[in-house]
Amino acid sequence: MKQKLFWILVLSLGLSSALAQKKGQLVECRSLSLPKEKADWFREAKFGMFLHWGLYSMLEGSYNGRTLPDTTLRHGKSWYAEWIQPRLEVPMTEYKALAKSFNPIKYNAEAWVREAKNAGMRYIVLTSKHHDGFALWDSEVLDFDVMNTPYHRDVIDELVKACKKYEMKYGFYYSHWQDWTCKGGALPHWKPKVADRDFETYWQEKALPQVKELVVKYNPDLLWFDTWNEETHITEQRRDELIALIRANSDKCLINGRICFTNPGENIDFLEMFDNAYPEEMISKPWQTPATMQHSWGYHAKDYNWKSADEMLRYLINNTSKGGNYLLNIGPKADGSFPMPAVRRLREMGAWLMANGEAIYGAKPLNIKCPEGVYVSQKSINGKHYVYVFLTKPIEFFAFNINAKKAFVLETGRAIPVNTTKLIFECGEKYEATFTIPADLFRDSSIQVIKVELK
Ligand code: FHN
Repeated sequence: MKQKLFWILVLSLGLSSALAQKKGQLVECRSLSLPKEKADWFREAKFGMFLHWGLYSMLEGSYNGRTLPDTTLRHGKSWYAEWIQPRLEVPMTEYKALAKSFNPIKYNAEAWVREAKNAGMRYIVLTSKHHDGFALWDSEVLDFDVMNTPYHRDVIDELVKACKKYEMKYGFYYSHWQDWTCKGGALPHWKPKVADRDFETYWQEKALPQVKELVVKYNPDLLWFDTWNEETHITEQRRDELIALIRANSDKCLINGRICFTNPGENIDFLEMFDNAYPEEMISKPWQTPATMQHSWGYHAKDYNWKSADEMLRYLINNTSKGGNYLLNIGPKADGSFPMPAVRRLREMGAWLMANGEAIYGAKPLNIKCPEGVYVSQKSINGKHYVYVFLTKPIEFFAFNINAKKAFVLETGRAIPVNTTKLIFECGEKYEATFTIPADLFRDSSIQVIKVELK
C-alpha cells in the first residue's frame, strides 16, 4: 500500500511539474522582452572583447597559394579570413577535414580572460559557431564540433569557468542564419538561395536546439546573432521564436539586434551596429559597435592593417559619449594564442583605461555641442555631479554651457583654470564655463581627460 501511495505521489508530482513547465513556458512566451534593468551591466560595461576563432583560423587567410583578398576571384575581394572557404573556393570536404587536425594546445581560457581584464574589458563574446557550422562546444545536436577533433575539449565550457572565476560577463556569437555545412542553412549571397522548407528543417533541427543547448548548459549573459542587410529566411516569426526560446530558458540573457538586422523589433535588449560603424548621434537604447583591430575578424597572418591603440580608444570614447559600447575583436591563432600585435594594443588600451577608466565605465552621454576632437561623458559620484571632457587632440580653450565649480586633469589631479559666468536672457539664464588648457598637457600626445565638478 505504502509503495502504491509512493508511486501515486511521484506520478502526480511529475505531472504537475510538467504542467507547471508548460504553463511557465506559456507565461514566458507572452513576454518576449526582459526588464530593461537587466541590461544595466551592459550599459555600464562599455568595453568588451569579441573573439572569432574556429577551423578557419588554421588557414590564416591563405589557401593553395592564394591570399584574401584575391581580386582575381569574383567573390574573393574581402579580407574576412573566416569567410575563406567560400571566397577562396576551398572544397567543402577539405574544409571540414580541418577538424581532424584542430588541436589548439596553447588555448588557455584563464589567460584569455586575464588579458581581457587587463585591457579594461568587462565582457567577452566568443564565436560558438560561425557561418562554417563548426561548434566550439560539446554539442549533442551534431558531431561537427570540437569534441570530434584531436583537441577533444569543450572550449566554451573552459571559457565559461574562467569567466566565472574572474567575474567576467560572457556571451556567445551564434550564426543562426548562415550555415554553410548544414543542409538548409543560408549560404553566401552569390550561391543559390536555399528553399525555405530546407531552412525550416535546419532551423528546427540545428539552430534552435543548439541555441537552447548554449543557454541551458552555459547560462550566458548575452547572445550575439549575426545577420546583415541581405538577410533571408529570418522572418518576424522565426526571430520571435528564437527570442521566446531564449526567454523560456534564461531570465538574464541579453539578445542583440542583429538577430534580424533590418527588423530587430522591440524585444531585443541592445542594438548592434554594423561592423566598424560608429554613430554620430546619441542613441537611447543600449547599443554597441562590433569592431576589428585589422580588417579581418578571424586570424589572418597577412592582414597588416592594424589600427593603433590610440585610434581604438577614440572609438571607445566616441561610443561612450553617445551612450554605446565598443566590442573589440581579436582573432586568436589556431594554436589558441593571441597575435602579438593584438596583445600590445590591448595592453596599451588597458594602461590608458587604468588611469582614465572612471570617465568611461558607468558614464552616461551628455547632450552638449563639442568642438572637433572633444567628447564628453557624465556621472554622479557620492551625490556630486561630474562632466568628463576627452581631449583627443591639442586645444587651447573651449567653452560649455555648464555650471562648473572646478576642473582638473583626471590622471594627475593638475588644476585646469575654469571661468564660469552666468548669462541672463529675457527668457531665462544659463551658465558658460570657459576652460584654458596648458599647452604642455599634450607633450606626450595621449588622450587627456579633464574632470569637471559641477556646482
Ligand atoms: O559575416 C560575418 C563576419 O564574418 C563577422 O562575423 C561579422 C562580425 O560583425 N559579422 C558578419 C558580417 O557582418
